[in-house]
Amino acid sequence: MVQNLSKVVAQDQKFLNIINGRQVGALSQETITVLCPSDGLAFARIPASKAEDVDRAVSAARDAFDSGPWSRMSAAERGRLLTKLGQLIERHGDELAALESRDTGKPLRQGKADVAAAMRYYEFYGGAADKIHGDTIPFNDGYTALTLREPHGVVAGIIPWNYPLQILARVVGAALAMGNTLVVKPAEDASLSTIRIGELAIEAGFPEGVLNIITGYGREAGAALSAHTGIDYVTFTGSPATGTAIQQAAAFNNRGVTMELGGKSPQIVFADADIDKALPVIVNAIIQNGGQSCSAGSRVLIERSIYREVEGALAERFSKLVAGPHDADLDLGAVINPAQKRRIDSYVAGAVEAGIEIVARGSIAAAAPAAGYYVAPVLFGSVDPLAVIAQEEVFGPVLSLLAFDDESDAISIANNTEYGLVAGVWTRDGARQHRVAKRVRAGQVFVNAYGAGGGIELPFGGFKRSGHGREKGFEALYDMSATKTIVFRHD
Ligand code: TXE
Repeated sequence: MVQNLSKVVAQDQKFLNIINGRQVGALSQETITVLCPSDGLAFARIPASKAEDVDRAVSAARDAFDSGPWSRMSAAERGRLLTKLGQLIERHGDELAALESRDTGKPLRQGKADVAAAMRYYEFYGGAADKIHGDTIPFNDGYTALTLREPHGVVAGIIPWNYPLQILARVVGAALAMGNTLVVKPAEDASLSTIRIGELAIEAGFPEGVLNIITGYGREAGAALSAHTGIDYVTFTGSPATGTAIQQAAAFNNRGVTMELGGKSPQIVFADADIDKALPVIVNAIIQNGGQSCSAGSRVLIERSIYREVEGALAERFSKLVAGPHDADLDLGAVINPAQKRRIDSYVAGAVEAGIEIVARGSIAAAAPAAGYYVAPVLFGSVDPLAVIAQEEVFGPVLSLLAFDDESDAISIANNTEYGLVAGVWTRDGARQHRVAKRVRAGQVFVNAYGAGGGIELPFGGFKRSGHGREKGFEALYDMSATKTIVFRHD
């Protein structure tokens, strides 16, 4: 029987892990207190899982892969279950959006958008499951050679706190569509929607052990999971430092990984751009989710001849932005935790100390609880491309404006960070659109657009420090599987 734990999240509600289709606490019985970023108050508890809990989850996923019904199911049947999970998510949409926004501090509107995107992932991968296949390969006379796309086996998914519903959906959708089984560890700061999806997966009829969820701290549950010899592949979204630690652990077992590690994404605005179209998109790309997005457009490169005009227009918009509690549904919510607020505040203070001018600042709603983790959006002007604020990922509502002289200057500034995740190019010149899109080192380039509404169909991932491997779209199905070659001799 699946307990409906989060229909109404009561004060101090206790959430549980899901291992082998059952809801269980950590073996140690230890828990982590869940705080709401909007007011800093405790409202739930999750298991503080340790290595012994990871062992149980990995062994359930291994049994489900090796001998459960999962490995004998057709791709169409797997797809049908994913589609059904998407339908259940749609049915529970209001509840999930409210839970997500309370757990992360994001405005309710963003929680609803996340539910809609999550639902689309399950729908997309549910439909894709039986549409991916291998090849027959021309080979020597007397032979027939073919390839199969096979699952890795047991996949570990380590999820961050910024978009739990969406990132879980892209991992679960692609991994399960290809026939893997999963052990997921959500972030300790935002685990509730993941647990709830685990409950809905049981309701949808996924066999036991196919989707296991264990909550806990990264240094305990996360480290034990990524180093586990029973894991065949690891997919991770988070910080470069943690990504390095996870890759080292996986490398010790010679296991493959997909890494999505954030960015310092540029938007390049040429003098011939449609500025009215660009402005709202530029603002949204840095304030969405309080700037806590791997794809945040955190640098805007502006052609010098229109620099003052664009800076002025952005300053006007920035000064009107307001942060407040998630249920007030303002431009921004609270950031995830006090450490993230300190991190953002210290980047802003460092830039001011370095002499960089704040050209506009938004505000925090008067009604926002003093104990919440709020950050007013900041717009920095005339930033040196090599300044810390223009080089490092702040992961907050902080936008740097940089001036450039010509196309090649713009490309060199755009490429001159350690990251390479997303870029935006704003120009009406068709040839330039193609040139710049090709020369910018980013996994996704948008022309006269940015983000394009999440684009669950669009392959996503980075160059350089932003990571490797691709998520979303059909590409993710390749990452979540391995090619097997079979050769028949028949002479
Ligand atoms: O991330 P971590 P943090 C960036 C962003 C942010 C910074 C720090 O710049 O300010 O990272 O955030 C698990 N072994 N991004 O510290 O540590 C952890 O429990 C295995 C960018 O919260 O990367 C959580 O589930 N797992 C980003 C997940 O890793 C470990 C999204 C992410 O946490 C672990 C989030 C370990 N040793 C932060 N240590 C993006 N790319 O979108 C932690 N974890």
